[in-house]
Amino acid sequence: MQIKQYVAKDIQEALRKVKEEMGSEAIILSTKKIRNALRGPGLYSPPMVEVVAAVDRPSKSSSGFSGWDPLAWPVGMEKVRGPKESEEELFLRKIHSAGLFPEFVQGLAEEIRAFRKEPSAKNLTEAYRGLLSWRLMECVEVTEPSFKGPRIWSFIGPTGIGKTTTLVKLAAHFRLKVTDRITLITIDTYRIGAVEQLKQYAQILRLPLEAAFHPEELRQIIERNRHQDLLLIDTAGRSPHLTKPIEELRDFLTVHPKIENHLLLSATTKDSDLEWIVERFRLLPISSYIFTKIDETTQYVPLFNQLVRFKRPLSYLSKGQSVPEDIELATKPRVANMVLSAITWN
Ligand SMILES: Nc1nc2c(ncn2[C@@H]2O[C@H](COP(=O)(O)OP(=O)(O)O)[C@@H](O)[C@H]2O)c(=O)[nH]1
Ligand SMILES: [Mg+2]
Repeated sequence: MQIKQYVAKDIQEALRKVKEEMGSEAIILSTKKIRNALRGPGLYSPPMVEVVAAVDRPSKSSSGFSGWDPLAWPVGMEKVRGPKESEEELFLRKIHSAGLFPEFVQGLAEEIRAFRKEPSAKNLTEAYRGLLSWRLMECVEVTEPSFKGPRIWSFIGPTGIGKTTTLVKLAAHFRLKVTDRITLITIDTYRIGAVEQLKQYAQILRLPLEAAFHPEELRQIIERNRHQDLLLIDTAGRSPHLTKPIEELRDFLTVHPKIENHLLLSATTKDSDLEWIVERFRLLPISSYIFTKIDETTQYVPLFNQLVRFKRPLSYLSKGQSVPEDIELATKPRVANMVLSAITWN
């Protein structure tokens, strides 16, 4: 087994180095934040990330999804096999029962089968978990917000998913930490009280709020606010069962090419409904997902499956009702850990 340490400015860069040098078979043994020792005292020294990775065989394919041999994973593996069940079978049965996207599990099954043949592999279950964690991180793309040029973010999704709350959390966060050149915009003008709800937050945050009743009005508002750093657009919840409201939303959100649509998905929605929601909202260009209500359940597998099904970067995780603190930037290890914690290991 070859073990190597990598130091990089962030986890993405470290994982990229690992993959380049050790191949996609490498497993992550540990990750931690460290100080940048190259900087002298007194100088600002951003934290670095140290990743220790191991590989047990020469790197071969880079994708976990290709060339899966269906015979490698007998049908009915989800049934308890009795005392003779191997570590490999037990592990695969557990992740299969967790409901992970079949294509993902199939790719992993193939890799684990190859891994087992290595006589040097000792603690197999740990190694399998490391491999799973690595593959989960590989499947997830995350975003890094930057404010080079104005950003225009809209928040879309079904009713009650947390669009307004998320927008306010982010407005408050950026207002306090980054810039006060933020304008709140709402196109949620159908419901009585919707504009009022946002107006109160806008007053507390001392940020301007504008309401657009027609797409052309939204275009004018964006044009007027083009010197701001961030424009945040709240939308009305649209039923994914009706095409027309989503088309109306599209009329609004295509008035400017820089609008980035964030599709919100709740952790409390079941897998088949998530798929349906995404299918409908794909009528619009989706820049990123935001997962909401992750505090209300520990069943994160459906959300992860969605990342595999329709690949889009994940930007934020919303984890409660409190403004502004209950939100965090999504990271690959965080998402991998969420999925690992949702699997019943014992
Ligand atoms: N537990 C929990 N509740 C949330 C979260 N985000 C929003 N909510 C609550 O969900 C409800 C609907 O939120 P709202 O932002 O009005 O949804 P919208 O209709 O999509 O704009 C409110 O009671 C929020 O406080 C979250 O991450 N966790
Ligand atoms: Mg709302």
